[in-house]
Amino acid sequence: MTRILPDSSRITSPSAFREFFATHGFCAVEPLLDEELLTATRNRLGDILAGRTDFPATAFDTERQPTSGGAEPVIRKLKDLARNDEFFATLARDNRILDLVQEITGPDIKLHASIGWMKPPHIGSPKSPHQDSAYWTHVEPPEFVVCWIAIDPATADNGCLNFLPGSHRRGILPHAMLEEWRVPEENVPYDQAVAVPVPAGGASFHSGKTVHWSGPNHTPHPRRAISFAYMSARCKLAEQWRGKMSFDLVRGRSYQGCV
Ligand SMILES: O=C(O)CCC(=O)C(=O)O
Repeated sequence: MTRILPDSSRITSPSAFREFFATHGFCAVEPLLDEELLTATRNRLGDILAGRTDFPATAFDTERQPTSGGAEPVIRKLKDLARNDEFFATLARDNRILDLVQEITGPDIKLHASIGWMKPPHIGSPKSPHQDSAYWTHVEPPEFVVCWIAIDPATADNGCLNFLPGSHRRGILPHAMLEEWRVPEENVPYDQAVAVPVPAGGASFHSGKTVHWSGPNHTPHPRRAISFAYMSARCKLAEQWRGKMSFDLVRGRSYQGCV
């Protein structure tokens, strides 16, 4: 039975954040977005999904759900939110986020990825256990701090995140291409997991090496979230990727020869 992280474990100070994160590989914090910014974020996502912005169609990731009765594909992911939309480019630079990220990465920070995670009512599918670093081995070292912000309340019923505490200290674990790139089922000790419900506007942070997943959305309400993955501006690109990718500096300075 998965444990549920109690609200009282939500961290409020940067030093407590650093300590909890270093020990467990994730951390839930007090709500990050105030009501006004939460509403603006929700509206902006709505505009993107409704095609009222020039967000590129190639950045919508869709899937067909057996549970949708073979209906139209549903949007599962919005890719590269911050590159494709000015609102999210600004949000990714918000000091409320970066002040915490800096506790882990140090003062020079680049944004590696920004994603909108949609779980539509009833048909929002699970995200299998994985480490983000296992997807992003083009970065050396593949160390990331991911800020995951709930746009709707995330609960155990609608697919909040689950973490394996301490798994960030085990290196990159073997992943296999099954329904997606994931840690195979037999290697996931579900009884050690912690589910982290987050109120709308609240956030959790996790290390790129922390094994995590989210369940299906069984409720009649959407579960929308966004994530920003950060890394130290001192990270480098693996040789075969040099000159082929670049990432935006969001705080501090950049370094010659680094990403
Ligand atoms: O929001 C989700 O359902 C999955 C999020 C996730 O896996 C991530 O942020 O790395």
